[in-house]
Amino acid sequence: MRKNKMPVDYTLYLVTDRGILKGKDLFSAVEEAIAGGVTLVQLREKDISSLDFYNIALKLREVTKYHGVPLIINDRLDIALAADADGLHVGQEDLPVRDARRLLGEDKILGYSVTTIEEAVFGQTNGADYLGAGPVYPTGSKADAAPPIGIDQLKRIKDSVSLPVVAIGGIGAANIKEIKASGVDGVSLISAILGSNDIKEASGRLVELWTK
Ligand code: TZP
Ligand code: MG
Repeated sequence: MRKNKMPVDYTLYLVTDRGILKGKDLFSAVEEAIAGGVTLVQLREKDISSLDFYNIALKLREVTKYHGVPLIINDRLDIALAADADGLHVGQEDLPVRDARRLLGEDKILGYSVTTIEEAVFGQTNGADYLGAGPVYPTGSKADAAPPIGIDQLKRIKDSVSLPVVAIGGIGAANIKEIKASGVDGVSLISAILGSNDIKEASGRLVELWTK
């Protein structure tokens, strides 16, 4: 766990996917999302060279820093460190969470994907700062997504740990209130934000639904 903890606001956590942007520039899309109220950004890239991933991370680092929003890198510890991102997010098939923490240092944010209580407790005892739980609902944004865990399992995960828990998978305006009622700390989304024609407006509406 981080020693020099800067408080992190997990309310509206944007995960990037350039594939859904229909040619729109990633950096302006993220800026629009932040203008709408996104509180945290994760750069998630698949099937890309290390150099391209790194260069995108560097540029996104500038954008998020300018707006005072933390940047998390998906999966790639080397890129998180090289780009001096604020943190790393690892899944069950990535670098083990304990090793990720050891190499990342104590001060960076470390996220860990879970679908079970066992994984949640394991993440908590092995250095994660927050847990990403899901997919809660069916999602079209992750090809190899696990079966949806549902809202009851989300609650059980939240109740099993003291770490912040962020729900992910199939979340949007229609179900964000149900997620909030489960007691988790925030929502993580791709398509409900980046798949929208007006990214700023979509983000703003999600924050409003969450806070009201
Ligand atoms: N991990 C679990 S579900 C998911 C990821 C990266 C995709 C979430 O995307 P969407 O469009 O918000 O369902
Ligand atoms: Mg992963």
